[in-house]
Amino acid sequence: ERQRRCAQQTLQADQWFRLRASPPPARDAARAVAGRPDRRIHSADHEQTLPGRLVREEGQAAHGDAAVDEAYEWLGATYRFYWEVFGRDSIDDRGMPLIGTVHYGRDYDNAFWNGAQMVFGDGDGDLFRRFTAAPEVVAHELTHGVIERDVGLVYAGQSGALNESLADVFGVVVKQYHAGQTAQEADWLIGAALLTDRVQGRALRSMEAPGTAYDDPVLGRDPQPGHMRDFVDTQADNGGVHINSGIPNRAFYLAAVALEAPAWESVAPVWYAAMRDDALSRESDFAAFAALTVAHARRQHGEGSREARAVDDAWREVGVVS
Ligand code: ASN
Ligand code: ZN
Repeated sequence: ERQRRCAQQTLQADQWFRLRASPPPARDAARAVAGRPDRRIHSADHEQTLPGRLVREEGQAAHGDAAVDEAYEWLGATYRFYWEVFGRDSIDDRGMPLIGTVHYGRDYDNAFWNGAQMVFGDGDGDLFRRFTAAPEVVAHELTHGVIERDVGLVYAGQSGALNESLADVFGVVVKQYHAGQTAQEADWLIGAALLTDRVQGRALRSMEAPGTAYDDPVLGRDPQPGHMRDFVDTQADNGGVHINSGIPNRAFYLAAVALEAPAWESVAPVWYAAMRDDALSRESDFAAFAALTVAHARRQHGEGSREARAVDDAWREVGVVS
């Protein structure tokens, strides 16, 4: 069961709301400098109390605990991406501290954003390693905070799958930006680094080929569709938020690889502008988002640009636009 939580990849809604913390901390005016992250890494010491014991603050040397230092590094890489690419100063664009807790619980096979901070389990060691091992997973969780601030996409059904997809999109682009990888060089996998050798699979999700990330005796088969004709109607996973996210994920992949420039220069700014557009509501579906990306691709690159065509073609190819 505990492995399934991550493969189905969610906390049930009731757990989710119980875990939600009080309002996020305000910017610490004495410490926040635009363009510089303000990281605070805590350890839950295998309990489930948040945020736990403070173990590494901004500017302090490496701690020596791999989970602590990975959380610090990948939160920093994510901050740098949002700042350098979009001029965004942290989750709230006002220098909000980046609070991460590692060693959450025992054998905990997940990571999450709780409304105020990011939380990372160590994994059970059998199928999953620590969740800080993958930069795109750390960036995925931080991006849930960004999405909550900018649109508040309701975490159920299509708006929830869109929420999940945006977390994967910016998560994977953070990894590509950090590694200096073009869209063609990238693996487009989410969470490859946190699977053990025992898992029959490559990652938690593949944006290039949803549904093919794993096929394992314990985890089962990757349930993600890559086209609207295979959209999964389910009560599980808040209406399949981690399942149907495969469809918009693949659209982003297709648009990115159709273009020469790296994803952070080509389509990530288009997706970012669409996410922040006032026309996107908390309950928007895939089609509404797709229309906004096409509009922003035209606005950013020109009416008949290759970029606008690539974005439009990508949504057609996954069956969201017909
Ligand atoms: N790892 C999951 C995620 O961030 C946790 C959850 O289901 N909310 O999507
Ligand atoms: Zn998520």
